[in-house]
Amino acid sequence: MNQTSHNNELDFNDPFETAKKAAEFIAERTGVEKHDIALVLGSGWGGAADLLGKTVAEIPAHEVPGFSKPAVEGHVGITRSIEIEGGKHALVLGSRTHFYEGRGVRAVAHGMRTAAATGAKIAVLTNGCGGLNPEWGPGQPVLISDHINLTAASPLEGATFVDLTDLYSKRLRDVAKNIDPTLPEGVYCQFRGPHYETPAEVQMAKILGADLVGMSTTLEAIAAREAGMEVLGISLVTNLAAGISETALSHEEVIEAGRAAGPRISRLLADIVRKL
Ligand code: 8IG
Repeated sequence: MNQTSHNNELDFNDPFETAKKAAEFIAERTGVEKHDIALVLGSGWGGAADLLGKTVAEIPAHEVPGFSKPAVEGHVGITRSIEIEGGKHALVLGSRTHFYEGRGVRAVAHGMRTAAATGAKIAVLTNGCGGLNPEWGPGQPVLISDHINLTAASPLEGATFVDLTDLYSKRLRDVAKNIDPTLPEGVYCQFRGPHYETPAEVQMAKILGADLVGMSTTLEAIAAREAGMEVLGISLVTNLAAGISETALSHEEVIEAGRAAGPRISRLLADIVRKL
């Protein structure tokens, strides 16, 4: 199977037009004219969708214009429209394109641009990541307070000078801390991946001010801000970053940590989203 094949030949000649088409498709298929909050559920966070409220509609993610077929066969992402208690509508994006997939920054940013075009004013970005603080064991959720983008890329093109002061909204972080006052905050550093860091790179990130290392989120957060959304970022530490612990990283360890922490962090996220 061609892993990068699209469901449709719509490409990103005009990324905002493609996002508008995607939003119209979502409105039509869900019957929901306007969504309020968009969520991307990263490693470990998937269980939250079931706890947010009443699922109004489900769409195979790759059927939405501009989103690609899943890279792993049999692993179909589902984009869901959920009515939250209180009447707000959440859009859970069922596919995240990582920069390391090589489809370019327009594909990475498409989810956020689509979310904004559906009306969403808040983007909740979650991920699984490596932790630099040895006190944060696997399973620790951390609020993202700021980021360091080491991808050498931007989702923005042209003279688009977007202010990123308070990119990760203080207001939204405070809402989260009201739900769980023990939630720590940290600076998230995005590497290009898909390899994990060397121990020397982890030390470099630490010197630069990072607390968390991962392969997603920063480009999406920038795209979300450009599109006018307020951003809440939450990481799940699934492993200590390379060289921080004695043992080597394994994908199995990452999956297992996400699985073990899943129910707890999903409940936490659902509780936070209800208050946004
Ligand atoms: I899960 O240790 C997960 N994703 N870059 N480093 C990077 N990405 C990650 C890691 C990690 N763990």
